[in-house]
Amino acid sequence: MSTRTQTSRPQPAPEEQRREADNSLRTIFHVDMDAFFVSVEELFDPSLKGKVVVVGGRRNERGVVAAANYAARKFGVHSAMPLRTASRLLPSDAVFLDGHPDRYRECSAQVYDVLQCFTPAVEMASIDEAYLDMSGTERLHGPALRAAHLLHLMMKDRTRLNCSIGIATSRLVAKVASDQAKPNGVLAVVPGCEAAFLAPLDVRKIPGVGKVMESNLHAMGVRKVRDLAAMEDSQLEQRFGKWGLALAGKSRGEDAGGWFDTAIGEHEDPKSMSHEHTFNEDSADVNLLEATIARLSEMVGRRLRESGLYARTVQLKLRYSDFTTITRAHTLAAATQLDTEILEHARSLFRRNWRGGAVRLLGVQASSLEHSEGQRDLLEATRHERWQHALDAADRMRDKYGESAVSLASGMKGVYRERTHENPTALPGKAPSKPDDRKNKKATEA
Ligand code: TTP
Ligand code: MG
Ligand code: MG
Repeated sequence: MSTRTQTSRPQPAPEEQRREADNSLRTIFHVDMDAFFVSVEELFDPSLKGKVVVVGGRRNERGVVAAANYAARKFGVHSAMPLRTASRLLPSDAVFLDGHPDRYRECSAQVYDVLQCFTPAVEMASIDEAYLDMSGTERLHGPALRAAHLLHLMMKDRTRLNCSIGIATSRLVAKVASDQAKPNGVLAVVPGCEAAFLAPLDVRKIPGVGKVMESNLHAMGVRKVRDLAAMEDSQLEQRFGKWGLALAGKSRGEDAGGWFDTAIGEHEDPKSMSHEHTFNEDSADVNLLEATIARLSEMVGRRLRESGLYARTVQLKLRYSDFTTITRAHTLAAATQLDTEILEHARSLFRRNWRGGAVRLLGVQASSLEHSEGQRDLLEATRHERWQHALDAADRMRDKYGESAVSLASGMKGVYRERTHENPTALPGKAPSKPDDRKNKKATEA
């Protein structure tokens, strides 16, 4: 991938080398918070307890469910389902809430603090889940199950949130195990029993197998992981290429495929950062559309600055009322992390490509991420430096007074929730690349 940091790792000690050579000695925990967004909302409003709750927006709104509590899931509601479908499935007294990204980030940071008490090798894989390499910690914490029990108690005590823990010799099996342990459980897969544990599960349970891959596999008569494991690697490779080979490894419980390439705690840069907004009412109001692009550009710029990255490519995504979607990208002469430059390019892509119809969704994405900005001429450099100072000040204001304290998109009335952001880098545990950088420090503390 284009933006991976080549971090040179220190030469492992002989004991570590032995462990690396023999994966069966590894002890990996996968910790995932239960119904995370909803559980956090319950902390702020205990009257929600016992109710059917969905986070993501109001009943009658566009957009999708971010999180559903277990009571809502009984009605078939799940993340990514349109809010209006959820509304039809749920009883009239179900509660629909807007999300509060700041609250989730704060709780995520608390979760990270608890996890760090158990091992320094913690890697947050998303806002509510992490892999812990617990290999060799027995002398400190005792056997894995005992450590998991302690972690479970400490998590509840410090964050007042429930989590589920999977324990295995690979990340893949630990992740599947934590899912099987939900809610509020611990499940350990005994070394050597990985394939037997996975065999009876639906192929969809394998991380990375989505709807499309699932239906491809079903069409081949492959429904359970055991069916997959029974196939020849070469057969799968022939059908799905490199992906098929990874799938074969995964069916045996191996950390195969790109998702698991790095050691736990080793930093991997994100490929892209994006923010999208779905309008409550489709709009062809050019002022509103451009103000939205400005706000989205700011959100992307801020994430770039938080993670110390610069983008070479800016992409605009535009979805019309009839769901026709276009994405148009522009490659910059010099990599940037400035809101104004991202906006300039996103807006010009919009002006060149919008054909005047009502718009349902807009998105701005930064990609081809680099660790330093491009070369600029002297005049350009001065202008650039001025903006950099202004944006540093704006970031400090936002830290202090909230996300909407300062905005390029002045006069905009819309209420912006962070509906999506891919590869969020401000997650604790996603180690920043330049630890002494002020912004990066802030990102780890977020
Ligand atoms: P998950 O861990 O996938 O789900 P969850 O914590 O709500 O429930 P579970 O008990 O099954 O782990 O995701 C964590 C949070 O991320 C979730 O609470 C909301 C958010 N999220 C989205 O915003 N959109 C999505 O599509 C998904 C899957 C999650
Ligand atoms: Mg979760
Ligand atoms: Mg999760």
